[in-house]
Amino acid sequence: MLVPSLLLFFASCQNAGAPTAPAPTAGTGGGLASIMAERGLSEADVLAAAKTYTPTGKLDDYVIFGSGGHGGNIVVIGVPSMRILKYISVFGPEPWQGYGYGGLGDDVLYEQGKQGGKEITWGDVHHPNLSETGGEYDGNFLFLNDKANARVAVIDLKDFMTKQIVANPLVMSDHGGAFVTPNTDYVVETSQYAAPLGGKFATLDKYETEYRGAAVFWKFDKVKGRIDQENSWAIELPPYAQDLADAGKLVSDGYVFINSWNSEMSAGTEGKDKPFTESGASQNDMDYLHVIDWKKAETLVAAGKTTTINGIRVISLADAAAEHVLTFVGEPKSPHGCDVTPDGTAVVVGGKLDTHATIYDIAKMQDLIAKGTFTGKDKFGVDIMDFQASIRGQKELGLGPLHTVYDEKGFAYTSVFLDSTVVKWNWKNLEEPIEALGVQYNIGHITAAEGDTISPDGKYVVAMNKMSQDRYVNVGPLLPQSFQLIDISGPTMKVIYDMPIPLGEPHYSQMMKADKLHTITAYTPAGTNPYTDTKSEFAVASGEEKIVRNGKKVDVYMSVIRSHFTPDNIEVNEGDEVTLHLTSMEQALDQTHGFAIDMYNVNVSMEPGKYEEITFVADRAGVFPFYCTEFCSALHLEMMGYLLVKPNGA
Ligand code: CUK
Ligand code: CUA
Repeated sequence: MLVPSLLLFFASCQNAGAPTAPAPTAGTGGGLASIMAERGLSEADVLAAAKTYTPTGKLDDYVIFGSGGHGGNIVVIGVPSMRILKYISVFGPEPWQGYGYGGLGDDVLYEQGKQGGKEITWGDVHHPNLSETGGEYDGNFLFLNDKANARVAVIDLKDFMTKQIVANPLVMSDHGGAFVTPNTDYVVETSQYAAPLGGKFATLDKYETEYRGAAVFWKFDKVKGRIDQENSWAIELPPYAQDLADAGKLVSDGYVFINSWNSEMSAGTEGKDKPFTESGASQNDMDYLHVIDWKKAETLVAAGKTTTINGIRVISLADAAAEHVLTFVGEPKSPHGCDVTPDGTAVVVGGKLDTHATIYDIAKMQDLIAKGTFTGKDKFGVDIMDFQASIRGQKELGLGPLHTVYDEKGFAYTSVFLDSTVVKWNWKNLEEPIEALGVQYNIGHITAAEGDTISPDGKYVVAMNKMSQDRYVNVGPLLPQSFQLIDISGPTMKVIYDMPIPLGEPHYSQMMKADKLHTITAYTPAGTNPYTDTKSEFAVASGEEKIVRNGKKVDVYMSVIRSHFTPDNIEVNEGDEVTLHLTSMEQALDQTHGFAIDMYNVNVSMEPGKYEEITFVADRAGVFPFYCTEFCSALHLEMMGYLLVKPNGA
């Protein structure tokens, strides 16, 4: 009821000749007219505030899962308030969530996350994707890719925790990921910068013969909630810098589309007299949209037509081309973005150096493939479809169209990077004029409410802008990026909120209805290991806490409850291997404790009912307080104890 009352208020202010009407009281404690005058607010500003302000106790309608860029994490944001609800740490350690500081999450972050045996503690995350059932977000899982280190993570939305990291054994860099097929049978991860597959070495003059890309189809086990690496497989691709990918849906279910941008196979200067990749890869007028028939690929995998590289089955480029698992169609000028329409009939591709979005008609392409009508082959024997015969049309949108999202009314919203605009256009009727809205500045991705499903909601899109000069108080030369919430419910688009993103550069996000979440409030029963979803055999019941010594190995079975640890004092010898088995006895909402050991780089989060396990060698002698790191009660400071490490020879 806030909007009508504000409008009434506003109307009366105008009648009174606002904003110069006399204020009932001075300062921002006064009436609306005086506040507007004092803060220089327009009617549009007040309406925007009314559309986004979320009074205390009220919840947001939508939740954004946004890429945290090189923060390696996910930013969870409520819409329309644009309040940050959570960061989910994924590829980097984070102490509040106790991720990477001695607890069970260390296995995910440091062991599963290893690439080629090397520990990696950051990620450059680009495309979060929600799990889907029947082409709709189901609120169960979130997947995320790490461009820098070619990894994919699985986040469980039951507790917003990263449960698995899968290191791609084939490619050295990814980008087109982590995209899901409409029933989350596969999480798709495709390469970006080509390299010899499997981490091998080859000099750059062998770029064409030895360097390759790949599309990896990670099989997702929906019951276990984990990627099943054994049943996953890949397709070898030419070294064309595959870019964005999207899965077909409804009539095009069974296909994956990937845009690409280096058909020139430029490998930079190669240390010699060649152009930088920036111009070397921009010579051709056309690159290749990759059309992948993954259901056919599945039959090749089942028939054993694969070779195994680094433990993963790979369909060779020659077989993929011969069997039409892979076909190409031209795409103009430094393509970027690859977005299937909600009805699954078309895929829209932008162009960084073009002014058009190209709308490919999937049925036309299926027909060309079925009839064997091609205009030629690329160097690797992949059949190429005729461009004009494959498209529904092209739409002029401005300089540098990138990514496209959709609403429920048949409109598409495309981010236009160089123009810094969001362009609304009718993808079913290309004659209809466009509407362009300026955003600040250099928009990359754009996200829409339920935007990648078969039934988008409309209402909101968010512009994810790379630059924010003049928008926020100057915080030094490293500026935040900027999310702008845009109201698309009316006849014209309006920016209604600016939100700085001060941690890593976001790329993509997805926006889901908040009521699709089915998040738990506690681990039940107490002692549940969040990584197995079962009660740990090492969980301890109240009254059974103990310290068990076996030679130099010490096991501590500790309970955690407001406001004490039992046992609270632990004495070990220098050099002992200590394992702490922690059980939170709490079940009440928000009754979280923490457990940190001073000087030992240990900190875990003890959400209600959680089991945690910390193993370390007591290699520094001395007296080390341990304590609860969450202000959990009036006697929180008293929730502490001592780790006594007796020096050798004492
Ligand atoms: S890319 Cu970032 S703006 Cu990695 Cu999805 Cu287009
Ligand atoms: Cu438990 Cu503070």
